[in-house]
Amino acid sequence: MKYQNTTAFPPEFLWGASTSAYQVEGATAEDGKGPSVVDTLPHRPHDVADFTVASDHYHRYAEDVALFAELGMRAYRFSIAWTRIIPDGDGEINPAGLAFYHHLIDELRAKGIEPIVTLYHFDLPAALDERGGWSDRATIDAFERYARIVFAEFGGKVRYWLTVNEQNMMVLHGKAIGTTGRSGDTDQKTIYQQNHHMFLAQARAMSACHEMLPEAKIGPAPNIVSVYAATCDPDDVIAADDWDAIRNLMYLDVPARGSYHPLAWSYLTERGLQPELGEDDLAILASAKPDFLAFNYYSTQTVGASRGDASDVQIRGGDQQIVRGEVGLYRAVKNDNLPTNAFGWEIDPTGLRTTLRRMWDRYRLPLIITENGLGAFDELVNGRVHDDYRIDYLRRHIEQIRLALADGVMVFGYCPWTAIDLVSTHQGIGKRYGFVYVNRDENDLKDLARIRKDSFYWYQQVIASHGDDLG
Ligand code: BGP
Repeated sequence: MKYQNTTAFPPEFLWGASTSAYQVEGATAEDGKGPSVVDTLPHRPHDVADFTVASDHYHRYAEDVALFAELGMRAYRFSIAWTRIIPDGDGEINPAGLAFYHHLIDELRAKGIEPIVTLYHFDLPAALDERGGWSDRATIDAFERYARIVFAEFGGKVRYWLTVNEQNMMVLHGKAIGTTGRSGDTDQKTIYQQNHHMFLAQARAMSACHEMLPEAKIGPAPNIVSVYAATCDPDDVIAADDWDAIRNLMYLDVPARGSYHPLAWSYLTERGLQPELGEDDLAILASAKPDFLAFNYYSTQTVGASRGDASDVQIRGGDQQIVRGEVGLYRAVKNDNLPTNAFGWEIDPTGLRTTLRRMWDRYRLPLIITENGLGAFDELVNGRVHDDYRIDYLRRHIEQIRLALADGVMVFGYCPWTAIDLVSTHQGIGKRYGFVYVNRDENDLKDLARIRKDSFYWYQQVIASHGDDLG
């Protein structure tokens, strides 16, 4: 629907930006931090950066927060590394880990920047993984204990909490993003049992948050796409519904409605993948309520009806944003109406409006976009980075948020990925997303200097104009 006059962004709209601990901090073994499954990634190709130094945010956080303040950010979405707080996941607490996040959060609050804290962003403690990871129900207890420790320690300074970053991507693309741990689990029955345990851990963390921090707000942060049918053929439409339920709605219904989406549950039972349920499991899920839904949006996906053979599956890179196809379920289809970025991710700003509308229609919970961005091989030329392609990407997505607001959708924040260049899950530092360039290469740390990109000055103006001036 086109509008004659556009809606302004709400005065309290949280203009922010995002990172994750393991991809930005570095210092993976410093000050008592224990190893996580992503610190010791076996899948990392030899020619891209690992996470040992990353952007060295651990040592440079004060300088970075000063840049975030200069940008005008009202919020900063980041994650706490579980293994900085509890090095082996469920043993002793590490005082140096607590101290680091107190310093970071104090710097943010001193500059008027709202911390939005993700409890778990892909970085399961390696020690827990050694004992079975999410296959072991004891990991649920360990996660709740970790959450309660963090709530008790930082609850007086943090009002917004995210439980699990992209649980659906850990389930569907764990190998690509490196979260499967030492077992490299690819057995779907095992993975969906692990998935069920993560749902329980999330539910118990949300309930603990409401019990301990009555003023705080907490929600999940899945990766969500709108799924399009390749044609108006009813079989394509059904396939799109099926994939939407399995990729997206399962991970929204469980936290938001307290139960598995019926289509997703039918998929699991029909294929013998349904998890074993503990006596209280469904009650635990039903009793936990999110205050909002956060989600990460990069693109949409297009699918057709399965042909029942290998032609259903097309691997174009095969990661969290590449639609893969599943024999007997749906066929991956390239959307010829959409351009792609350098990594094959389709670019669909209008899809963000569609996704916002659909989520609002189904859940009627406040929404915040906690990731959205364009990975690109930025070039530093004479001390500048002219990332007009990133400005264009972000501008077109912000325009769609404004239209979604006019559609009546309650969106309260936007945190592009990323505030500052960091290391991609599997494609190194060269796949840059930040408003701030970090001067290092894959294997040459250089001086790690921070350099404001053109998009830094553009976003500064967007925020200053409260979304009115998109350049
Ligand atoms: C999301 C993750 C982020 C970040 C982002 C960009 O799925 O939540 O941590 O990695 O994708 O993807 P990549 O790093 O693979 O380029």
